[in-house]
Amino acid sequence: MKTLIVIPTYNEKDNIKSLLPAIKKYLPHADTLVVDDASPDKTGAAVRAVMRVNKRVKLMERKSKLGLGTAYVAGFKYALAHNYDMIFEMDADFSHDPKYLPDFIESMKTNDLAIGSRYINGISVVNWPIGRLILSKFANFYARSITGVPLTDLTSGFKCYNSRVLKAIDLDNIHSDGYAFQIEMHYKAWKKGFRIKELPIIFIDRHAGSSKMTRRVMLEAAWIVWKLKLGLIK
Ligand SMILES: Nc1nc2c(ncn2[C@@H]2O[C@H](COP(=O)(O)OP(=O)(O)OP(=O)(O)O)[C@@H](O)[C@H]2O)c(=O)[nH]1
Ligand SMILES: [Mg+2]
Repeated sequence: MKTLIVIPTYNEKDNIKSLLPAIKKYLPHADTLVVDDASPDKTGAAVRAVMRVNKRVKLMERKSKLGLGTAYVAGFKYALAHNYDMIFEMDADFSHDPKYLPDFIESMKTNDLAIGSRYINGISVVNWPIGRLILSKFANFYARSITGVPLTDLTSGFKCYNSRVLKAIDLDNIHSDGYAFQIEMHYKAWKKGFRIKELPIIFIDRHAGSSKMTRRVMLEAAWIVWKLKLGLIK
């Protein structure tokens, strides 16, 4: 099975340097594609340095900060063009512990989409301020109630798709970017009847660097659930 791990980055130089070797340790046969948006901290140069010693690492460099959703879509299109069978989404900041990668591969034997969930066994989030946790829990409750998607962590960005799922979703018709992007992808995969499994993960606040979470990201997520529910997005 050809496997690709897509990691979008914006100013993740310190994290990506240690994440790439950690991925190699847990999934030595997977390729990794970093999609970097011209990070001012020179994340791209840090990735190129790793590429000299690790041929499984690839870099897609975009000209400016174009957003998380379009970075993933670009990565997915690369994956389909290069015939990958399993495609992971993962953050660069160590919130998504690479030690779980083999668990996803195991789960994909019987599922089309495996999602790392922070909320499947109570709450498994470490080092988040209480306000952020409440916001995330509320966002999930809200999105689940309105869309009906039976997942505990609709905004999770740690997951593995079978290429079948990405082929079935029109990647040129994705309307959202931050957390909304995750909700939209989960909704579309669920609507199409794919087998979805949530796996328990412990989510740890980012190691280094700063958050790109904004009010705009939250409002977009609040709005997307209605657009999905009302059929304004196909
Ligand atoms: N290529 C690209 N990557 C991005 C962009 N925005 C965020 N990212 C990356 O997407 C991943 C998730 O973003 P984070 O900033 O960690 O967002 P978050 O997980 O909601 O918030 P924190 O963990 O609190 O920072 C990280 O690897 C970011 O570097 C973007 O516009 N373009
Ligand atoms: Mg993060």
